[in-house]
Amino acid sequence: MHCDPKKEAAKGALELIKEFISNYEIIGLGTGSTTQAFIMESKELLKNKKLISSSNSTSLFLSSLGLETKEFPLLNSNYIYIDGADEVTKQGYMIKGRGGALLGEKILAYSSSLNIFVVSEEKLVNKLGEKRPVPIEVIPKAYPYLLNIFKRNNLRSELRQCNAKDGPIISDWGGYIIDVYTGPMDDPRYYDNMLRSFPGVVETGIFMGLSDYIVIGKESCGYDVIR
Ligand code: ABF
Repeated sequence: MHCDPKKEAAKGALELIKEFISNYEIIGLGTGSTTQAFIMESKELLKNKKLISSSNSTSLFLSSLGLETKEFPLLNSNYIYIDGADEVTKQGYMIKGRGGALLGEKILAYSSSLNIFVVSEEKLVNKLGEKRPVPIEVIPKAYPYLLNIFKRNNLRSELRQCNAKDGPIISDWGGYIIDVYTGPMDDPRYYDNMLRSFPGVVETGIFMGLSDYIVIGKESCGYDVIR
């Protein structure tokens, strides 16, 4: 049998949160297609909760389903947060930010009471950076100097563009996104600290120590949970 792994992850996360849901009035929602699969699976449950969204695109998606969203700033951190990821390791380290919403996602994941990530099995890697670059959010005016600095440090990097005509992608927080090609990282914490040490870098898409559960949906149907 063949299943949609994103949907399998979404179903797994729904099963998982049923255990905790009565303790929470608020649910935080990440960005991307796997999070959207979760939202579709848990629509009925979400109707009775207050929702905080990590990005404009998720707020729009929720509103298309008739679900209202609370915006930042966060005044209450007693919520469960559910989000996707671009790469995950068995230790629970992640790269996020392909959808350009890493800053809102990191703030929500950082301040929540419980974090659950939903991914399809192709997101599982041995080392972060194996398949995808690390997105970072930067202050727009700082981007030319940052591209230079990375070059000097032998790191290939690219400013994320909408397309040639429309120019750089602007995040919900007014930043630009640079994708940094680190290659497989033996020590992601080193890269996280190194990238954040350059003035003008606001945040990186390296997430460490922020996952309570990662639900991995399988193409062969079903899911695994990493704790
Ligand atoms: C967001 O959406 C990101 O941090 C991650 O980059 C992406 C995952 O998208 P998808 O679920 O569509 O693969 O959560």
